[in-house]
Amino acid sequence: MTADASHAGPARTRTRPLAVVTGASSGIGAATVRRLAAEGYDVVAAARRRARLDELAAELESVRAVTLDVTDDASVAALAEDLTDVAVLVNNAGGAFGMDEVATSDVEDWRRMYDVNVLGSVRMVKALLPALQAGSGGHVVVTGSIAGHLAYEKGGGYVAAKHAESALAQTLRLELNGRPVRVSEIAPGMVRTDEFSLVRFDGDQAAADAVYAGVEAPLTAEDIADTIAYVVTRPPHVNIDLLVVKPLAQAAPHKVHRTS
Ligand code: 8X3
Repeated sequence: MTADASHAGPARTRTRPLAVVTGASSGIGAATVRRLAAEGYDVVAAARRRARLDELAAELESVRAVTLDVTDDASVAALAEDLTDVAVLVNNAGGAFGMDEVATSDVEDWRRMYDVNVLGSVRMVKALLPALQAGSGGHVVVTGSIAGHLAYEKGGGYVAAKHAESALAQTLRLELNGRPVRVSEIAPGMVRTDEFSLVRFDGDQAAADAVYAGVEAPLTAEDIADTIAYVVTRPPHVNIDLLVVKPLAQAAPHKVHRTS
C-alpha cells in the first residue's frame, strides 16, 4: 500500500504529497509520522516538545519538525503561514486529563480537554483549509475515540470532548460537501502508548499500568497509524467517514476481557 501523489488526489504540484500531523512527539502521532513518511508523504511533524520532533526528523529525511501548541492561535498561524498545499491534516493532538465522576471532577480538566482535543482541531482546520483545498484537494483526519461514541463512568470530560470532536468531523463533512476535501474520523479504543494513561492519571504509573493489566493485546500506536494510512491512501473519491478500532479483547469501553 505504498502511496504516491495519486492517492492524495489527481496530479499535484508537489512531487510528494504533504501531510501535517499534530501531537507528533509520541504515541499515535509519532507512529503516524513514520508511517506516512513510509507511504510516500513529506510530513510536517508538529507538537510542543521540539527535541522529540527533532529526533524524528533526524531519523527520516522526509520529516520536518515544527513546534506547535494547538491551544495557541499564534502558534497555529505560524505553522500554517508557509503551507500552501496540504494533502492530509491529521488532528491527533489531544488527550485525557483525570478519571473522575462528574460530581467530583475538576472543571479545569474539562476545559483543558475541550481546548486541546476540540478547539485544537478547530484551529488547525480553520488555518489549513485554504491549503487543503489548494491544487487537487486534501483530507482532514480526526483522531477521535470510542469515547466519542459511547459514554463511560468517570470519563465525562473526555467523553464530552471526544463527542464534540466527532461532531466537528461530521459538521465539517457537511459544510465541505462539493469541495475536494475528505473528512474522516478514526475512533480508537484501548491503545497502549507510553503516555496516554500516564497523562490521564497525572504521572501515576501504577494507575496507568492498571488500565492495561491482564489485557492480552491492547492496540498499539502502529495499529492506529496503519488505519490512518489506509484511510488516506484510498482513491480520492472514497471518503471513509468513521472507523472504530478496538482490540479484540475490548467489546466496549467498559467491557474488556482480562486474563488476570
Ligand atoms: C482512548 C480510549 O477507552 O480510554 O481514547 O476512552 S478510552
